[in-house]
Amino acid sequence: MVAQAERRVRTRSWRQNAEDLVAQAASILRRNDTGDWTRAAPSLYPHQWSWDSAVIAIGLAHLDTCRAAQELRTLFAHQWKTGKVPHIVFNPKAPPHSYYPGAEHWACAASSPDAPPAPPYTSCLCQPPVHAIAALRIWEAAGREDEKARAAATSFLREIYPKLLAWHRYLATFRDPEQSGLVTIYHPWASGTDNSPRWDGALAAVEVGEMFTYPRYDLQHVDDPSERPASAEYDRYLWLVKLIKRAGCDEGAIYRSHPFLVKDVLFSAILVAANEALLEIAEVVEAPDEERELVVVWAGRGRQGLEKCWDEKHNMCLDYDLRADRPLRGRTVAGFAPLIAGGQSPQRLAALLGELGSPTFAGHPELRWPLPPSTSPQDRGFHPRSYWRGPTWPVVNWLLWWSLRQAGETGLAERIRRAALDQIISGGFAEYFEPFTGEPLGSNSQSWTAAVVLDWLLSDSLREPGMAA
Ligand code: 2M8
Repeated sequence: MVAQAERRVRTRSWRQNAEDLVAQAASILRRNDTGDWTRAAPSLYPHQWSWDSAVIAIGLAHLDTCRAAQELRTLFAHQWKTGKVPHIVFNPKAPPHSYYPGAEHWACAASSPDAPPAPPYTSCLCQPPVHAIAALRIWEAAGREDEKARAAATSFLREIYPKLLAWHRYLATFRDPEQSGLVTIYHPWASGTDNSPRWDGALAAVEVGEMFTYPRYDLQHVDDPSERPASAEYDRYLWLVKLIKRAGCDEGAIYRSHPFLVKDVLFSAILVAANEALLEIAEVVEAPDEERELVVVWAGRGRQGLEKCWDEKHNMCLDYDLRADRPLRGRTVAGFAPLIAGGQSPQRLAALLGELGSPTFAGHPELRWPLPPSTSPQDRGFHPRSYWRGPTWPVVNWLLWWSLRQAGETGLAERIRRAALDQIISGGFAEYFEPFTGEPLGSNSQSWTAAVVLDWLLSDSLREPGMAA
């Protein structure tokens, strides 16, 4: 099927393909739209996910800046009193037996004194903070429209800024009591790269106690169970949720007793980039100097933290297991964290780019497209079909593209954009792709895949890929 699609694509001009892609992406976002927020995917993920929503807002900003702002507004309406933005806001209208663990399983989180009013219920985890980057991009997109749109977007920034500040403050305090500049996560779901081999070492030390039986609704929505995490991984995910619930979702209690406590370099790097965006927002809304100074401190501390996680042998950053007090070795895309944080020395940037283009990642000779697999084929934990263990992810390609542009590496950014679009032209709006065959895997009509396509194609008008950025 992939070969057939590719033949069709080759006979059409780039512009025709691009126009079709934009129309298809917009239609996917419309179909997944519930009015005020967007389902992460039509059937596999019928709820609002935190970092998906931020990426979706970036895509929506090209279609309708007011709707894009609403996406973030809806998510932040469920912010916890601590400032935490929950990783899932559960959709009360989701079909029964569509997602597990759902609202019933997390309902207990609502009894925490820090939880927002429920229903709708939320989980008590969080995900990487792309939101300030999204809010700023909405404002920039509105500036390209007209005065009225710019004024509406500025007033949106005034409204969201204190919420973003509280969110980043939560991450800098509750999630970094050591003031290391690195964010601690207590569940792989919080990383967004759930079953990545990044977590194998730390998860192996988690002893699963007596487990209840639970459904795997997720397996109904994919062609083959190998595309989703294995049952041993799911047992651990649900065991960790059980412990978090037992701790009453209390951050201090979790920090003291939880068996999975890890400094996540990708999450931390996204926070640095988001703090840079927050500084620009602070400028627009004329925030007080003390707040801007605080954000500068957080960004600087984040970069220093990442610097300490640099591993000369891997030429990448490594996550850190706080429980075992050692780095978590492994070659995954998360190791490019400093690229995403930005502001690297020329030597460090060269090392990162060298690694990215090497046979360990995007330069592997057998790849269908020169795009970095989520896990290096040279890593022991690599699996080409299994979720975050090897497939390439459009959302990761977007993050790298965006970071490379920020770093002034426009040529490489453009090559990634071109390959990533070719991948989607041939395989559709999949959640992820087998890196050697290009087979689309996971969910189809995945919202953030549609959103990044819109951003790739509409950021600078419908340009032919390969032309100067
Ligand atoms: C995946 O994670 C959820 C749990 O949060 C799942 O597998 O059920 C991850 O890819 C995550 O990064 C993403 O936000 C979510 C929704 O797309 O799906």
